[in-house]
Amino acid sequence: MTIPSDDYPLSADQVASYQREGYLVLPDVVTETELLPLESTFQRFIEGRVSGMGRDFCDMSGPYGRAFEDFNLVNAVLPRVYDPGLVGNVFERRAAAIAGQLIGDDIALDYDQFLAKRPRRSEAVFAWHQDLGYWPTGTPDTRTVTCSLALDDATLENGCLQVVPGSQQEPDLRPHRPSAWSSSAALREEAHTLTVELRPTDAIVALPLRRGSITVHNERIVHGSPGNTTNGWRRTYVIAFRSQQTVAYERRIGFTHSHNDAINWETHLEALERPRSRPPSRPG
Ligand SMILES: O=C(O)CCC(=O)C(=O)O
Repeated sequence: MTIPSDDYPLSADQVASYQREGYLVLPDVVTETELLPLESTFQRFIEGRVSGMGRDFCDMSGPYGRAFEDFNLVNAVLPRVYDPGLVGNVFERRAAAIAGQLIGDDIALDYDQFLAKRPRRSEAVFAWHQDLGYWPTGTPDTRTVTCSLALDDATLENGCLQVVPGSQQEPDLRPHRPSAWSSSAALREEAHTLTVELRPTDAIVALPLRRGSITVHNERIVHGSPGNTTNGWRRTYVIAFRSQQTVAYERRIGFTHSHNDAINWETHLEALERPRSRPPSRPG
């Protein structure tokens, strides 16, 4: 039997394209056979069968406290914390190999996330944002690679990821504000989602994807995804890598990407209003 490699070699063109555009689409990263056990774990979370998650199990398109049947965009954050059986799985290993080629080998897995858009939910919108807008300020090294594995073919109609290529090169992060249902920073306690304004010059690119393939995106690229108007689900498994130093900094200040973290979001949002200038790009 041939044991599939954890490696997924990228071409120089792919690396250059990631640096220029801020994203990549990579085909056939996880095989059908490898997907099946991951999918069965995914389903336990997305069907609400994992207890004790608090706000780490929520609707990413609305306020906390919604009844499960009313979730549009089912969100399970940090599944590997709640099910350590996921640690070291094939997607983690292959995504690490990809991230290492894009931002260097000094990386750590920062967080993982399961997302699932229910069928016929036009409200299952992931608001436009830059990932860095969600994260603590004060990390001089922001290098991040986020890989998102399609468990269903993703299409424009079922709400695939959309990006604004090149927006990661803007000198400042765009101002992020709590989404419509929470109109002030204090209400960040009521809903997790932040959003940015699109600009008239933003050229949006949709990233349709086959099951088993992945998108990869940069921490500064403007991205989001529309609702699901089809009769099927759109499910995706997200893993993000940051530099070991940055992950250590986050943990030191008590930031784990859990929605249950006791972070002072008001201070965080005030800091976001102040433009952050670009850090030096990837060393070496
Ligand atoms: O896949 C999506 O719909 C959005 C995911 C996202 O925004 C992210 O992984 O940063």
